[in-house]
Amino acid sequence: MLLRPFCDILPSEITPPEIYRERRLFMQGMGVLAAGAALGIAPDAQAETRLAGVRSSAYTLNEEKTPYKAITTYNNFYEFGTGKSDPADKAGSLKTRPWTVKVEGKVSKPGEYDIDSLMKLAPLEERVYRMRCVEGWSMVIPWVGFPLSELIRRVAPTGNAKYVEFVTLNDPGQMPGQRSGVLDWPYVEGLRMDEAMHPLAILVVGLYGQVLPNQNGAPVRLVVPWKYGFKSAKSIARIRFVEKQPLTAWMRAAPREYGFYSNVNPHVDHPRWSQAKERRIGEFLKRDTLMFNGYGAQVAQLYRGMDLQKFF
Ligand SMILES: Nc1nc2c(c(=O)[nH]1)N[C@H]1C(S)=C(S)[C@@H](COP(=O)(O)O)O[C@H]1N2
Ligand SMILES: [Mo]
Repeated sequence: MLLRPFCDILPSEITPPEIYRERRLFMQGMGVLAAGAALGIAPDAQAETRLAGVRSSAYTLNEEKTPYKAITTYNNFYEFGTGKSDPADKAGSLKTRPWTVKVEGKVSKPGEYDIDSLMKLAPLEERVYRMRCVEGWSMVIPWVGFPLSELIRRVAPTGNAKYVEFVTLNDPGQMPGQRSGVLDWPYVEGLRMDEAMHPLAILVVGLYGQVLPNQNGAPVRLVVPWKYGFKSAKSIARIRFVEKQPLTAWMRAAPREYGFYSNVNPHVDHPRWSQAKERRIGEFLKRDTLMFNGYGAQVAQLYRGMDLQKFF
């Protein structure tokens, strides 16, 4: 069974934060958490970056989580360079406050959302999701966020809104990778409206119970677990509701290689490599890649009747 109700209760949910913090400092003193942090399994215990009031969610996997260290040091975020360690090395200086997300296009309530109010728009949930990069590696990540549908409901799209476009911050001063021509900046991604409304599609503001590190797309990024990782746009500055299918940054760069849908599909190879298998970061042997990244029971109906070879 893929999706099971989340059974482990986080200590933060049953203990008031002050007491929790004390207890953690106590355990730290005993070397308990210090050892976990040194191994990079859990983040370093810093009460200041811990997100408060994070609930559990039924949309969560019961699978071994990728260590915090790997999730935050092996990244794709081309705005900071194309090397896997570039984002961790260079994104630290990205200014994530103040930050506004502009919501525009075919909506009844367009506007600018301050990130701190956006984070309070809906209860924060922890969701452990499997993530699959188009390059052939995967991770299991405990994200913190809320359904994208919560934002969409509030801004009330009009009847003409058929797609949602996500645009990353465009600031070459802060994002050195944008001074190079690897992609046509800013980074743009998109979803069909019904995909965007799917309960598995989330806006993410944290991981491992902590504020999202810059290299993972702070202050807010998209996460769409049944699609290849590049659909999950980082550091979002604009969300646009549009009538026509957006031209994404990757479609613009290599239309033969990257389609709009980009659903994880072991039967449709990338023109330059197979997508049948993947390496879970931290493991030696490859695993079979699952249709829709294992979320088929939840999302296959979105694509009923579509030729997935054609709409890759
Ligand atoms: N703005 C932006 N978003 C991005 C990318 C990027 O280069 N720029 N890379 C994508 C790719 S290819 C992947 S696999 C995921 C990686 O997310 P993670 O580093 O949090 O694991 O982010 C995606 N979102
Ligand atoms: Mo990726």
